Amino acid sequence: MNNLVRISRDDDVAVITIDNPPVNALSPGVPEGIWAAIDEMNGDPAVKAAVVIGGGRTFVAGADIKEFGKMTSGEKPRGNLLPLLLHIEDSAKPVVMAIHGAAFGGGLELAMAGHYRVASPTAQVGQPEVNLGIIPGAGGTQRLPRLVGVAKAVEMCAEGKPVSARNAAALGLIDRLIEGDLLAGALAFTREIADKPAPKTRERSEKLGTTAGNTPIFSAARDVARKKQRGLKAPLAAIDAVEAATRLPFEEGCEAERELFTECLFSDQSKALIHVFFGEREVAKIPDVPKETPVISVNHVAVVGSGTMGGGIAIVFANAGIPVLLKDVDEAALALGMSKIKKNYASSVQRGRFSQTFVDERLRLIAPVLTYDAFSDVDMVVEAVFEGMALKKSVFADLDRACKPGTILASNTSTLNIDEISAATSRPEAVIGTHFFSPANVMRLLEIVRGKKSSKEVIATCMQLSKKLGKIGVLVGNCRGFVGNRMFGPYRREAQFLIEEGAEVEAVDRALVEFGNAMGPLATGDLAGLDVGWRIRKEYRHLEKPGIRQPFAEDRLCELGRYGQKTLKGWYRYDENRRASADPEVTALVRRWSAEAGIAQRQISAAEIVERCIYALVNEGARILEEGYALRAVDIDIIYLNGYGFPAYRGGPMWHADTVGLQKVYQRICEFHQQHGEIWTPAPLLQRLAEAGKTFAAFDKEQVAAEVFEPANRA
Ligand code: T1G
Repeated sequence: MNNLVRISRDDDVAVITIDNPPVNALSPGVPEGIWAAIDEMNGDPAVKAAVVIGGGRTFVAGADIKEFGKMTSGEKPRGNLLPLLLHIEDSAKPVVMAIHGAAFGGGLELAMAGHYRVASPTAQVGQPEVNLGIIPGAGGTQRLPRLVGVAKAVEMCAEGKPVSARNAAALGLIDRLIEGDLLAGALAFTREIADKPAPKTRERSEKLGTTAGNTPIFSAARDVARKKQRGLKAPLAAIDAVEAATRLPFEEGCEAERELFTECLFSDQSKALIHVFFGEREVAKIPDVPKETPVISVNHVAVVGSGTMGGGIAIVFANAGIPVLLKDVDEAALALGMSKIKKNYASSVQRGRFSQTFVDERLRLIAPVLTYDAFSDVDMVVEAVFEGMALKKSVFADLDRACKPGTILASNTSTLNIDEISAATSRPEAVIGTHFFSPANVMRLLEIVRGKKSSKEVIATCMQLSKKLGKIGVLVGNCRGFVGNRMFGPYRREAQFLIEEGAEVEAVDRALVEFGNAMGPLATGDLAGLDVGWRIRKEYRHLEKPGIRQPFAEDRLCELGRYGQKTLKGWYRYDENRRASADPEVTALVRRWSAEAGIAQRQISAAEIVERCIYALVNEGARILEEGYALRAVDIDIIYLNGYGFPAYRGGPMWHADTVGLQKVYQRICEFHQQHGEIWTPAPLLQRLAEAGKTFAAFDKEQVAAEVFEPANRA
């Protein structure tokens, strides 16, 4: 035995407890401990069966993902769980798997090697490996179809979504749901089956169907994967592996799975997605705001402004079960805001996302108000009024008067100076930015903007609250455009320049979509409204450096009233269903404007389009890191994946640059600097890392090691 796996006895049943906090991952020592426990159980004449259960809050969350990096770097050989699972399955005495919390990946594969499975009703099971760019590698694609049938197994392995214990029981994956004490229930169940023959999952075939019946299932699944998981290799590999289960004997099927698993594991996509897995957890760690920092209880909130963002933010809080006051200036505005919220919920019911009961309960949590009278009871306010400094300052002055001490005053501004806003109050320590992304009730990202005086309690509270709201909170410094929008500027600037230099609108968007982005930069502009950026550019025109080339095309389109989807004309033309089509008038306009500006036209490749736009992100990202407005390169990656539709399988702009190689990226940026001037001055950090043969990932590690986190602030 070892300290990761314990064996005890409950009369004539052995209890094998896996105890490897926090999630009982199958780290080195765990499989070995289970193997030894199975042998001990079989060797003990007083014992007639065993229950395997997880210590702490969960069963087994799968293989230890931290070990994969060591495998792909050759530091250690690939682990192989298969022999252990066969050893359990071939146990002379029955083994019952008792599941609570999560049985994911290798955890479900372990459970399926058992002869029976029981579970708490709140448990979840699943094969989420595709979210890491891999597939089940320990027989999951071979045993699962034997237990739940081919169609469900394909869905679970290709989509990677968890299944509730109740559904798993209905599918035949779980033999009994145990209400109350899981171990007690599992022991009772084990005594019922102890004298019965122990069914081996691998010997079952009744649910494997026929080639004729399965072929349409596999082709439909491949179509869905190509559409819903565009660019991802692992889902297609998972489908191939399940198909192998229907065509080959078990052992050969496992071999086929193993080959596909290894191919995926050594792929760039998997390395990127594993970076994302740990990155989504890393961003929650703020070096100078330790875990034990006291947080403020947020049980009642208010949102000021019931426009698109305000309404969406109110829905976010209501969905999390937090009562919301929604304020606007007059009845008409409030009525419009509430009608949009009701419409939004109605379409969620129509799409089956929420039940009507759930929606009715949520709507009861949203109280429309016209005054600040009830604001004295709230724990937090999110201001979401029009993006103008004067208006924001007057709202914050009102909030300062209306709210009780200790209330968090947050602004949903996407660009304005948080310190300037907080100066309108007597409590700058309570002021912070909470930048939601449109649509606020859909987009997962929450940029939390730290002001010079934002207190650690307020920061810790917002970071924790973001998880409760179903968001990924990323802490950023208070520079213009914060992190996401500040980088988006150069990205969209390059897209416009490429048009002005001769590229077609559709070619620019197509190149970035084929790169993996959810949407191209120009179509994104049309969706958000070209006038939003235009107004901000006009407000900051005085800050533009003389002699520096600025894009003109989008401003000129706005001067013609082409604001995008909202005017059915922008970079594209739109029909009443907002379907886009190319607009030759735009091409003609830009050609004429470029000729007037003396810009030579040329053929531009898709590769250059991608490099110009993506490296513009990377270069600005490196500046932001250097200036300390982002804590880590991975924070930037998580922002871009969850706020800007950057493809997760590329890991984010900074990880992508590491994958390409910073020397190559730096060299290309130097070429652009030659060709296009000062706007492409390489970021000093990028130059340093490239010349040192280092990566942004190494920079993050050095930062952690050196503890040099000094939150920067707007000059
Ligand atoms: N390996 C290593 N560390 C893990 C881990 C894992 N499988 N799962 C979680 N952690 C760490 C995580 O980084 C965090 O660390 C802490 O545990 C708490 O996690 C052979 C090849 C189980 C639903 O994909 O989905 O099996 O930040 O914050 O919100 O075929 O963790 O505290 O230092 O997420 O309560 C497949 C991954 C692996 C499941 C719990 N398994 N985990 O969520 O806590 S591949 C997965 C999760 C595999 C086989 C294949 C979630 C969770 P830190 P957390 P949580």
